Formats: sequence, structure tokens, C-alpha cells
Amino acid sequence: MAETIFSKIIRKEIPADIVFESDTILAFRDINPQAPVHILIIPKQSIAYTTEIDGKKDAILLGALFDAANQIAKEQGIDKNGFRLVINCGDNGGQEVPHLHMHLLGGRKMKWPPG
Ligand code: DGP
Repeated sequence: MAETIFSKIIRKEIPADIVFESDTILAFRDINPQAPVHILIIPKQSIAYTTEIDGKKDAILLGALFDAANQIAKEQGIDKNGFRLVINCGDNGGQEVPHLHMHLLGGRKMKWPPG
């Protein structure tokens, strides 16, 4: 299992502002928020990846990420006006942490194209 800063957050070895937790998923506020609501949703099982996500092998876990995103968006009050889900992949995608994570951003009008 690839060791990252997120592994320490999952093991509660370093603090994080956790907003959702299940057997398989953890979600916490991003340390460097880019919107009024900016939450990272991650599988507790480390999925190390750069540019390829195995949709078939990890189908149940990936589905759980989206289910968690929907639930958290409701809890955070951003479901009505909309929000953005982002997975950065590899260097060009701007990925910093090699553990699969979905960004949930909301609370303001998003711009397009992204930077
Ligand atoms: P990405 O660039 O897609 O790999 O996103 C990684 C995000 O992780 C980035 O927005 C900042 C966030 N992050 C990095 N280290 C920590 C940390 O120790 N705690 C929290 N809460 N977020 C972190």
C-alpha cells in the first residue's frame, strides 16, 4: 500500500477536519481550500495511481466515492446551487498526492476552463 500524507490522516496520526467517514471512505476539508466548501473524498484503501483508474476492478469503491460526494454536498448545503467534482490525474492534471482522491468544491460560482 502506497504511503502518503493521506495514509496518516486515515490512521488519525495527523489531524484533519473530517466531515464524513464510513468503513471504506473518509472525507475531510482540504488544507488549502479553493472554494468556501472544499472537501477531499478518499477511499481508505490506498489506490495509488497517476493517470489510470481501473473502473472495473474498483467499481464498488468508485461508486461509494460518488455516493459520499452526493451525501456530503447535501450536508454542506451546496447540492441545490451545484458543485464541482474533480480528480486530478498525473503531472498535467496537477496531482500532488498519489492516493486516489476526489475534490468536492462548492459555495461559489465556478469558472471554466479551469486553470
Ligand atoms: P491533488 O493536487 O489533486 O493531488 O490534491 C491534493 C490536495 O491535498 C491539495 O488540494 C492539498 C491537500 N492536502 C495536502 N496535504 C494535506 C494535509 O495534510 N491535510 C489536508 N487536509 N489536505 C492536504
